[in-house]
Amino acid sequence: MTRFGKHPGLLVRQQEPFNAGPAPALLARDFLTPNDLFFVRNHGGVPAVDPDSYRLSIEGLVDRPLVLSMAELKSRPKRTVTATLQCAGNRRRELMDVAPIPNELGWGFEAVGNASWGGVPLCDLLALAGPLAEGRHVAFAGLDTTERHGARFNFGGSVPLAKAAAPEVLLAYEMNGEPLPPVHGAPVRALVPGYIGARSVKWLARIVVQAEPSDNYFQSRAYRLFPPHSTAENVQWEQGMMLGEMSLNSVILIPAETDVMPAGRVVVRGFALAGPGRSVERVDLSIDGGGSWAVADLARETPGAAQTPETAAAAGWTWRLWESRVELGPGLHQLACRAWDSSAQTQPESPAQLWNFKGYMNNAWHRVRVRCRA
Ligand SMILES: Nc1nc2c(c(=O)[nH]1)N[C@H]1C(S)=C(S)[C@@H](COP(=O)(O)O)O[C@H]1N2
Ligand SMILES: [Mo]
Repeated sequence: MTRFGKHPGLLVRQQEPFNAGPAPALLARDFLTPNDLFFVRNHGGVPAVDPDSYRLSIEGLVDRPLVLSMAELKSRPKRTVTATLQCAGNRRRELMDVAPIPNELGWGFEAVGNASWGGVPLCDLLALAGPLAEGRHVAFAGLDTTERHGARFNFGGSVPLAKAAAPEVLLAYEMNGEPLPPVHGAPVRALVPGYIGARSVKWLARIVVQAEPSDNYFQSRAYRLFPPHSTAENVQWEQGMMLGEMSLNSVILIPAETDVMPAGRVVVRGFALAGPGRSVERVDLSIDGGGSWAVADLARETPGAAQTPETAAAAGWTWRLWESRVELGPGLHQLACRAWDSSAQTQPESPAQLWNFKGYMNNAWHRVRVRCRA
């Protein structure tokens, strides 16, 4: 057992604060990522929150500010949403191979997981509070603290009110049918399907309806996409694009880089993720580094995952697993995958086109080199 009840097969990127994710072959096993395998991205310590004294406030530009206890939250109608959570820094390692990215975690592609989340739809509580006409954004603040540039503050961020009021956004207190584990934000976290993981604020304490996006460091500086000439030394923070919606991505989970296997039939498996309002329509796999492509098989939506037909159709926020059986001869091979979405977009070829000094949003073709024995 590693810390926080996590599986020993987790790759620990940092002990303090704790940051870890599953080895690729473990991630490939299930449509719903088991809680003990689910990646953890923490910017500070895990706060101990007493569920009995816990209160959640909804305030700011609202008619009727609310303060809710855990019992009050749980007494409201519950909704279950299957959604993939992915860190904007997932696949940063490949960007680091293009040029250095100092002071950031070198995630492979394990900062992602898919779970079924249970909780209260935020839209129900917003309807009770009554946002005022000037309200345009909904800011979330957590109970954990972190330090940047000499100041200590709570983790936070915001999403546009239109997204916050969409039915899939939850105040989640269950994860895969179990009580939300402490390391994932107990007693309650925001769950914003289709958005970068940073907006799904854990240990959620305050929800503020406001005219502008959150001025929290993690919205106003970090989690912005900067042009390639920006660096830590010359950055103009307001030049960065605030990240929100996830982009189209796909990854080969097995085999893994540098795997050695017998020549012959090889099963290649991975996931693809579209982003909100779009769906994964096709995944292509290449066994010659992208020279030629064949179409992979997309897995059916897994039965039993609670999903209404409308949300399944809009399943931009739930990953699709895919599989392809290929014949590989003896020697070295470079596999590559790329997904296509319902707006006929595909992924960029190279991480060099995407490099940014914070290392976010890498969705280049994913490449894996393997060797087959004769
Ligand atoms: N309060 C709080 N919420 C947070 C974070 C954090 O450090 N503190 N990290 C965010 C980031 S960057 C990501 S990717 C997700 C990760 O969620 P997980 O640890 O449950 O996988 O939580 C988000 N919510
Ligand atoms: Mo993240």
